[in-house]
Amino acid sequence: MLELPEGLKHLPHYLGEDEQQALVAEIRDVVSKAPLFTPVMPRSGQPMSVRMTNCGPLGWVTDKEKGYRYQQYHPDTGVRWPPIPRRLLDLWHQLTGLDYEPEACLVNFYADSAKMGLHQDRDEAEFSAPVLSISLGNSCLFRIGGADRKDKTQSFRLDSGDIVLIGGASRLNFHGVDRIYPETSTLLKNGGRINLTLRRVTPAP
Ligand code: MD3
Ligand code: FE
Repeated sequence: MLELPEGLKHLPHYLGEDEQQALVAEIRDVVSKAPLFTPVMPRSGQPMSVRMTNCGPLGWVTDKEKGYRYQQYHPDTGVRWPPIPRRLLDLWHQLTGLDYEPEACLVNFYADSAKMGLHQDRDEAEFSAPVLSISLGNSCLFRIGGADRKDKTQSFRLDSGDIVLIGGASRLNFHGVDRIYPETSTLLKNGGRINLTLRRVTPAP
C-alpha cells in the first residue's frame, strides 16, 4: 500500500466537464492579454519545454540574467498580469479554507512532447500556504519525492479535472512531470495539457 507524502491531497476528477470548459475559456482570455512565453533556465539560458503565463498581482518568471522570481509585469510586454478569475479564487477559498487570497496563478502549457524536470518550488516567501494545482486536458505522469533530491520518488497519473493540494510537509518536496499522454482528453482541441497553480507569494496577512 503506497501512501502519498504527508500534506499532499489528490482529488481525482474534482471538476466536472462544464467547469473544466469554463476554466479553459477563462485561461484563453488570460493568454490573450498575457501571451505564453518560453521560460529559460538561469545562467545557462536553456529553454524549458513548457510554455507559461500568469494571472494575479504577481507572476512567476525566469530569465538567464536574473533567474527565477515573481514580478508584477509580463516579461515581454511589460504589462501587469490580468486578474485571477473569480472561479479560481472561489476554488482556492473552498479547498484551502483560507480567508486570504492567492497572489499568483501560474499557467503552464505542455505540448504533448513537453515535460518538467524534478525541482522544488521555493521562490515564494510564504511556505505555510498550500499550492493548489488544477490539471486540464491530456493526462500526465506526475512524480513527487521528498525534501532531498535523492529521496525516493513515486509517480501517479493526473487527469483532466484533477486537483492536487500541496501543503504542510510536502510543500518543499521535489516534483516534476515526466510525460504527457497524448489523446487522453478532448478538452483542448489541439491536444496538450494545462496546469494551473494558485500560490501565496508574500507573507500571509
Ligand atoms: C509538489 N507544476 O508549476 S503541479 C510548477 O503539473 C509545477 O505543471 C507541475 O511543478 C505541473 O511548479 C506540477 C502539482 C504541484 C505543484 C506544486 C508543488 C506539486 C507540488 C509544490 C511542491 C510539491
Ligand atoms: Fe513545481
